Amino acid sequence: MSVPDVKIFPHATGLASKTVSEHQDKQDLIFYSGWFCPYVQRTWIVLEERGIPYQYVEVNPYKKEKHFLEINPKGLVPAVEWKGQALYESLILCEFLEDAFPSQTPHILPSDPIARGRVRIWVDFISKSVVPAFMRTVMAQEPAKQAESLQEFYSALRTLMAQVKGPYFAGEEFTLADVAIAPWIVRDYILRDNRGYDRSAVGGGWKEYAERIESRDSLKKTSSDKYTEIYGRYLRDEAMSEAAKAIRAGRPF
Ligand SMILES: N[C@@H](CCC(=O)N[C@@H](CS)C(=O)NCC(=O)O)C(=O)O
Repeated sequence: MSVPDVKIFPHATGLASKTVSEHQDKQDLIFYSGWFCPYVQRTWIVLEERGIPYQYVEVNPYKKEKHFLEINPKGLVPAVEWKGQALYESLILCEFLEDAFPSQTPHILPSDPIARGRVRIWVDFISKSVVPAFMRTVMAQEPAKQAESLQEFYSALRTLMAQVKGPYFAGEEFTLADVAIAPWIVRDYILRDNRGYDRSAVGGGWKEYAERIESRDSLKKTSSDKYTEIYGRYLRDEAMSEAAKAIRAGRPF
């Protein structure tokens, strides 16, 4: 019998725990987070990058507690509450943080409309191709399936990397495309240690790009050091999360 998903380690560790303790005061913006969640980290990175005041609230989304279902009926983190209204979905939240705090800088979407659209196209590619291939590789059990998924992951990364202008996706500025992939870069040691993934094998400057992303302050300040524990159940294909169910069913998530 698998360990229920509700029994996750309860709070952030490492540098993220300091960030959490600095954001306990009441603010107009309440950030419902799960320290372990890569989708949460996207939104958290934008909050930190743009210096937006927020109150951090830790939620265990697997418990599906009534008060949280009122914030997000899907019961997923991240979610926010602002001026008494709730919103959820990591990428929607990243864009909301641009729209609701227009005078806050830096921006995570380029001002040029074409460049903005191009960022959105590749954010979509990250969500539909890169992240599912990462998760399939984590969850694959037979060596042949693991190797096949890993190749799919490499292939998706190569396609993405071919679009990176450098030093960041859209050029000099760190944008939503970098934010969208960043949490899976921070967690790719799970694949390195368990599935033979090697950043250098991607080629095209991926290793250098990945190192550049993970060395940003906003990444460091939102990262914990216990992801291995979280991914254990995924590596054994025992996790019952909505993401795991979708991956098994071949559905996008
Ligand atoms: N598409 C959502 C995915 C969020 C998500 O999957 N969050 C996970 C934690 S990493 C969650 O809340 N899982 C609870 C569950 O599966 O019941 C987003 O981008 O915000």
